[in-house]
Amino acid sequence: MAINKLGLIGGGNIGGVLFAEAAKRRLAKRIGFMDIKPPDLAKGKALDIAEGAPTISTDIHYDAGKEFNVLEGSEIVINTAGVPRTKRPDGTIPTREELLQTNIKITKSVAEGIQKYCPDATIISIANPLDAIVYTLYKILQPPKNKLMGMAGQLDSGRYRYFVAQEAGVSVENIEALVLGGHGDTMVPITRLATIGGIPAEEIIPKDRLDAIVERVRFAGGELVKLFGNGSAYYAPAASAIEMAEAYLKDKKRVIPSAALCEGEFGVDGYFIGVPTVIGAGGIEKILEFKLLPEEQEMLNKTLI
Ligand code: A3D
Repeated sequence: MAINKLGLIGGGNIGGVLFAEAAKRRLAKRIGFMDIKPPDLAKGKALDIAEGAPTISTDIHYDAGKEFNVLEGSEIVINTAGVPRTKRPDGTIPTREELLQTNIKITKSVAEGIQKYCPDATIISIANPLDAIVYTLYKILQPPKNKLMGMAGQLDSGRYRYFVAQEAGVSVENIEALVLGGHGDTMVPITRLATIGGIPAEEIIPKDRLDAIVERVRFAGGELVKLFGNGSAYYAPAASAIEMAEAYLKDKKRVIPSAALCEGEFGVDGYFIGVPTVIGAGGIEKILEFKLLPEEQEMLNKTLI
């Protein structure tokens, strides 16, 4: 059952895929699509996607433009407004934290827009640095904690699952893997919980190969920044956020790692970090806490520094 309105803030690489995918899956009766980029990026992208709608046999209804009023009445919003990482002329790549100064300013205007036009919306935020931007939204908007979440864990865990599947030569459908912590190079892949068809991956993949996979997961975002030359990953991030939105809209109660406000869980108090959450009609309905090994806890503590 589709909700009345889904709001998308930011119509760049991720925003465009979000619009197309939400329309294809008929997640909402109407989509509000906003981007400040002139002359009118959001309107243009929405029109382009709508013109493809007859071909994919779907009806698309939307409000798109440069002002936040197109979001009016959204029950859920996904925020991608912010600059992405991009390769420097010397070939190096910035950290996500280096985006903070620019993206915090953007986030403040995003928060104002949400406040004005859809103050009760559940929010999934994607802009980087993920955890700091989600925290900023929390501080400004002060929503109930179940109604604000950051997308990163689903992406990082998806990357982990994909690399394990490749290594084992099996379908991604048979792989479970979990990445906790912040969305940065210090993220915490929980290797002992990775499974291949229910069997611990550690029993099947040699340790040095698993270690290499963990390392690749940590820097998977940077790997794409280097390959793209301009901008960062967008398809898998959009697909991950759509999974979260769909879990909420369809009350699926999916277990999805996402950045949630922890109040004591995993020894974290008052911060948003990636933890296993249950997402349903109540937003983040639960954090699934489990006992970490001392070395895992230590890694998790480091992601907060
Ligand atoms: P991009 O294609 O540049 O799109 C961002 C859009 O935001 C642009 O079209 C801008 O015009 C727009 N924008 C800027 N300021 C505003 C504003 N005030 N209001 C509305 N729109 C605005 O980037 P992208 O889509 O590739 O990435 C978007 C963000 O997501 C970046 O901060 C990335 O770093 C981040 N990102 C996060 C992940 C995670 O896993 C957390 C993964 C990939 C990208």
